[in-house]
Amino acid sequence: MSYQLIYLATAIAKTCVLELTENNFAPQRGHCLMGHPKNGTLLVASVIATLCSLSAISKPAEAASLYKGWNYAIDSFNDSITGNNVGGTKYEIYGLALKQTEDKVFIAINANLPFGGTHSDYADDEHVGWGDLIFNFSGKNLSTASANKNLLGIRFASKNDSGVAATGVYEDVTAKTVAKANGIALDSLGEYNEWVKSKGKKPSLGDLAANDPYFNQATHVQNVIATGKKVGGINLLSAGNLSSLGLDFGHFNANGSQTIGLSADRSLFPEGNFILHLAPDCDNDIIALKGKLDIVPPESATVPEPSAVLGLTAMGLLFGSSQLGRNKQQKALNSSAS
Ligand SMILES: [Ca+2]
Ligand SMILES: [Ca+2]
Ligand SMILES: [Ca+2]
Repeated sequence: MSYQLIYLATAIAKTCVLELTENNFAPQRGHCLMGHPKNGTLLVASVIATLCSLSAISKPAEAASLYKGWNYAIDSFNDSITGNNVGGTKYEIYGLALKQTEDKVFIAINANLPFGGTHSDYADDEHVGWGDLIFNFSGKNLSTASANKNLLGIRFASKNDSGVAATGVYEDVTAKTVAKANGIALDSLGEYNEWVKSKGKKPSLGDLAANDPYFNQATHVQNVIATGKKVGGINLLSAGNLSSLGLDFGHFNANGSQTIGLSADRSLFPEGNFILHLAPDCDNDIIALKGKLDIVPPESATVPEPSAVLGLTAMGLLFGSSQLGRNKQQKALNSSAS
């Protein structure tokens, strides 16, 4: 094996490790090869790239904020509105979190709005409840996925303005907004964002920026299920249940007065990358969470996985077989990191 080959293999391996440890999301298959192909080295590069991809596939739920098995989206703490007030209102959402195991999906919300909602003189029915949880695994924006009946929804609040009659998990979902009937005076997400900013506060959508094109800025965010097919039920979780599952919003200084939790069977969900969003019926704050549901349960994340072990072993064999000095290896690492 030539020195040049070892340099390349080391550089690719380093790039792969950097991507796995620093990226928020797993690299695509073959990503590790980008920018590195050279004549005569394609075989080793391909082997390493494949091992790298296998390791990436074995990774558990991906998120910007993974902590003790939960994937957190932390929202702006001052972008809720009510009347002329902005920030820290009864509609403030602080965080949304998701945890997956082999057979369950757990979801937790930290906010000021109680599970049962609140009285509102602005709402047609004088009540504002929690909207529904809307999952999108399609990779398309919300409006497109909704038009294609490609959403998955969870109605968890028994008292809200959902388009479906019972709580539970729904597939083949279309979504709609009920914000106007629940009292919002503004006419769109874009207007809401500008209103919050005009008060010197910072609008955000959890893991997404306030102006992220996932949501149509010209309309209100679709915050409840319009239509869908019920495929299963949910279980509500107590604060004790949630803390025993390792939930800790306080780690992110998300200290809303209410923490709400629920679970549903993992078998009701597809696998893959998703965007999940949630708002009260009035859309007076909105949060989105980016994540990934994987076949591999997250509990295995603390134990080296077979493909990762295989990858490390292969790299070790490569390095062990070389006669390179440490300084030359370091040079290759440095050049790949620049
Ligand atoms: Ca908020
Ligand atoms: Ca209502
Ligand atoms: Ca928000």
